[in-house]
Amino acid sequence: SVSSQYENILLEQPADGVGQITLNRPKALNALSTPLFKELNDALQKFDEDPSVKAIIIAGSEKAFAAGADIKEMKDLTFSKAYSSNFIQLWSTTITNLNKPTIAAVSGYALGGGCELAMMADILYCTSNAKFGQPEIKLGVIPGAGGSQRLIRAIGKAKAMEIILTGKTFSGEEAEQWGLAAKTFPSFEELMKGATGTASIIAGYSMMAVKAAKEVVNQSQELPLSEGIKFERRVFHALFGSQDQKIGMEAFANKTTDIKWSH
Ligand code: CO8
Repeated sequence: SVSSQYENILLEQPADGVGQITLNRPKALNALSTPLFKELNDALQKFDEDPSVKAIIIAGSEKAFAAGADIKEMKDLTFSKAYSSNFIQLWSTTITNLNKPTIAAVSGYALGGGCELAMMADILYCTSNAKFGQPEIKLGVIPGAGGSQRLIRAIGKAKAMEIILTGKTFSGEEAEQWGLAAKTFPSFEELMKGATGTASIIAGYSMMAVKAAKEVVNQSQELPLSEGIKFERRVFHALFGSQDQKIGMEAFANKTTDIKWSH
């Protein structure tokens, strides 16, 4: 399998059109070291370019999605090194700029950078007893990979402020109730089945429409409402220039169910 080229992640295709990356540093609860992130970015880029992959799952183990950035690696970092190397910035550029949709499947710990990584995905699924949190405050620092900004947009300032200032964890069930997770599952097995099922559904659609849908939804987080709506309408108009719009709408008119998309 292709996974042999990596030491910290495993690759598989659990279903047609679905690429899965499993974080695999079990002894460190999948702490996000630089080597792990380099491999993750490389694998994400390859899946994004691979026509046989149409949706991507990022998973951890049953015990830990990821227990944060690697504290042992960061311990001796200095301000000048962090600043000059733009520490952490590169970690999030690949995953947040993919064309293909990503699903984070979170079981166990998703702390610090682990929580931030899960929040960078397009869809977040988790087990009901998953443990999310931004415990950086306990280490004398703060979230550094978008945690404060993305958590607030997902669950609101009141809860996010409390979580970030106390470092307290919250459960998968709470993550769903508060709108951070799209769905919870009773077990790790059910979680992985659910993530694969959703990725398969997405993989069955026109990749051009999927890319456009992901793009407009993500722009809603950046733009004021009127600009976002204008952007959506422009992209909607543009899709009438695609072959897949003709294929999809003709299939509906002809009551065809087995659709062969051009992309
Ligand atoms: N970094 C390095 N090693 C870790 C980390 C980590 N974040 N988390 C766990 N480990 C290691 C432990 O050191 C231990 O190794 P060893 O056996 O060599 O001592 C091994 O994993 C198992 O851990 P525990 O024995 O502690 O397991 P427990 O089941 O007792 O506890 C916990 C599990 C509660 C998850 C505990 O390990 C813990 O509190 N971990 C640290 C959580 C944390 O503070 N995370 C935030 C880190 S800071 C951060 O993420 C900054 C964000 C920067 C941006 C990141 C970009 C994406």
